[in-house]
Amino acid sequence: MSPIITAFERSPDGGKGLARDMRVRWALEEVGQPYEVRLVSFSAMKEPAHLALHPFGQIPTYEEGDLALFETGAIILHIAERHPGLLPKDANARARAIMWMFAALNTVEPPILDLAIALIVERGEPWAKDRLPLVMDRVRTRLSELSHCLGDAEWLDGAFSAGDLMMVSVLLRLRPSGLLDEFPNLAAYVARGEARPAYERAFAAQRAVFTVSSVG
Ligand code: GTB
Repeated sequence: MSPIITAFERSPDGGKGLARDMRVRWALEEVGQPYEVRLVSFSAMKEPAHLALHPFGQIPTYEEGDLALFETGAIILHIAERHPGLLPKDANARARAIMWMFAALNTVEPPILDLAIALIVERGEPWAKDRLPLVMDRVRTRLSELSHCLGDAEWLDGAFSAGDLMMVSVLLRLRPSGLLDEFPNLAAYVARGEARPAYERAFAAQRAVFTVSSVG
């Protein structure tokens, strides 16, 4: 039985692949696991049926038999542990790949989310113009550290892993800000992720949802 994931019925990004179902789709495509998608509206996400799956009323969720998961970190780790392709066999390399997943979610993503909030939610506030440069600098600091770590390598630790999948997914959110282009090795790293056939299939699938919902 194929797992079922949830995604926005109508993603606010207009199908640019920035909503977090994209990273789950990408992981499933990388390991060759077919999946089904249940689309949910913003109001349905806050109703009891969805809240039973996701206590915070968000997407994505992941259902497989009697297992139900929320949180993209947990979902991708589950996929990576169940299927070959996203975690190395060597125990130490595996632990380091998981470390990079956590680094993406806990260390790199928070300032990026703060920037998204500053640009979208806080834009009209009288103090927004003063705060924005500080928020951007916090992102720059993380990018500079990550850029140093990556150096000229193709991926963060040897072969492509769930750590790279998560890191590229997190960095993609920065594209509209132009900050990524200040670090050419990171921009190239993200482009390598996007060029993977599994990423392209996942992107096309989420994009198709938006195209259909805009026409209908
Ligand atoms: N920590 C959770 C995880 O990683 O799974 C966070 C899940 C989450 O933030 N889900 C968002 C959601 O359901 C969608 S992805 N939001 C609705 C709500 O909270 O009521 C975040 C997102 C949304 C929109 C864009 N965009 O338009 O560019 C990008 C990312």
